[in-house]
Parts: sequence; structure tokens; C-alpha cells
Amino acid sequence: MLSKTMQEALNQQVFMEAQSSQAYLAMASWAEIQPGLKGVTQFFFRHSEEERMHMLKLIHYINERGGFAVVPALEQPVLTFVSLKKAFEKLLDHELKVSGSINDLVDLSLKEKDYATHNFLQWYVNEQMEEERLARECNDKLELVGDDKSGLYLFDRDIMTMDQD
Ligand code: OFO
Repeated sequence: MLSKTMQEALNQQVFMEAQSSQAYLAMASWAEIQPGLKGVTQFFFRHSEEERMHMLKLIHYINERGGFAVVPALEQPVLTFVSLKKAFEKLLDHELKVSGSINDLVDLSLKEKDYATHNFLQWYVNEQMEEERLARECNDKLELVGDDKSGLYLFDRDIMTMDQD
């Protein structure tokens, strides 16, 4: 059975994952109307779906452990970006915040001696390492590309396969 504190903290994470999904969905919609960003568009749509999956996984866990998962109201995400680079900087920023919040949850699970939740959270710890790595890789590549149009073309092509492991 989840403690009240743990339940609230996990529900806060449900909100965070839902908000991530929403933020990446907005990035996807913005990218879709930019010329030549087909790969990037797919990447953002896929990431939005993944975050929704992270949210669902938490919802099931909370309910299975005798809690009640609360479906949260969402904030309006940022809708437009001055450049692709800015969008990816925002993505990395967002992932770093999510990692921080997962780490706080792990901390809480240890304080509460809730080893089941601690074990459950390890999946998120690994997932965040991978997502941070990918976001950094994208940012590094875009830094190299700068304003070079052919570089951007290649980035858009390569990103279609970058996160398929
Ligand atoms: Fe990338 O945020 Fe979920 O875990």
C-alpha cells in the first residue's frame, strides 16, 4: 500500500509526464508546418507518445498499489519556437527537470523504505539517462550545423533513426 506522501509525489510525476507529452506534441505541431522537417516532426510526435506511455505506466502502478491516480489538468505548452535549436534546448531543459523529479522520488522511496516503489522507479532512472543522452546528442549536432542548410537537411534525415535502439 502506498503512503499518502508517496501517492501524492507519484501523482505529481503523472502530471509531469502528461505535461511533457503535451509540450512535445506542441513541438511536433510546430515542426510539422516548417518546411523540410519531416524527420524532426516524427521525432517529436513519437516522443510525445512515449511520455504518454510513461504517464500511463505510473497511473497503473499507483492504482495497483492501492492508491488513486489523478488525471491532471494541463498547462498550455509553448507553441512556437524561434528556431529548431531553441526547440531542442527546451527539450533538454525539460528532460533535466524530469530527471531531477525522478531522483527526488527515488530519494523519497528510500526514506519511506518503500522498496517496491524504489524498484519500480529504476525503469524511469534508466529511461531518463537515455533521454538525456539523446537530447544532448541532438543539441550537439545542431550546434555544429549552425545555419548550414545542408547540415539541417542531414540532421532531419538522421534523426529518424537516432532514437531507435
Ligand atoms: Fe522524458 O520524461 Fe518521461 O520519464
